[in-house]
Amino acid sequence: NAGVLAAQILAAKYPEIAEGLSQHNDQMKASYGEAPSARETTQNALPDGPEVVVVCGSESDTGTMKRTVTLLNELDIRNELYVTGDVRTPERTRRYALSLNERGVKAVVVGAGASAALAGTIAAYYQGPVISVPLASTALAGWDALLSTVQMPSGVPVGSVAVGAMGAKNAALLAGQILGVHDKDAKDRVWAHRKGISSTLIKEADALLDSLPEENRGRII
Ligand code: RP5
Repeated sequence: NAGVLAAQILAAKYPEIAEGLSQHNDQMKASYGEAPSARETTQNALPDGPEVVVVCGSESDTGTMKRTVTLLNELDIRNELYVTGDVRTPERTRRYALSLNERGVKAVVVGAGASAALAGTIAAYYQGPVISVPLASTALAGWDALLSTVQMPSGVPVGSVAVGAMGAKNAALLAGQILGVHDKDAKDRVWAHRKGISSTLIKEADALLDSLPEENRGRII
């Protein structure tokens, strides 16, 4: 699945990889007795359409997943948020996931809790990379969502990040890095954000060291 995910990321830049991926998907479907998909392409994005979409399994997921949206906005990455469930509204989910191919969306972030199969369902129809953020929505505190989203059967990858808020933020950065494969400006904006995180840590560490007696200050010799 890691190999297919890497190919999905590169497919937006290299048409020959997109073609190879389509053939791989068709072979997999044929082995299970299903017809090949129509050839969609994620290369021809609508000019003002979203580059990344954030899908939530329930309205109750949006509190956490707005962190992804906020960071995507800070990174100047066009995005939209949508709510649909894989078991509560399966047809709405299927239609939305298929539409993402036609709209040229470059990556999808999915936040869901409980038995979080939503990311896998999106990945069944959407041809680009899918990032899953498992959410802590039940008494199992996210273990249920983590285990159900991370154990995808081979052939249909979903990349999973950490449970909850930390994962929601990292999903935005990872989606930005995926865009960065073919968009140098996006890559630079994500890197600038990372540098900001580093300089914040250094400032906070320096302030802490300054508050300690000289002999207790850690140093590189
Ligand atoms: C999942 O069930 C959703 O992703 C959500 O995390 C969880 C609980 O949903 P609600 O009962 O709060 O709508 O489908």
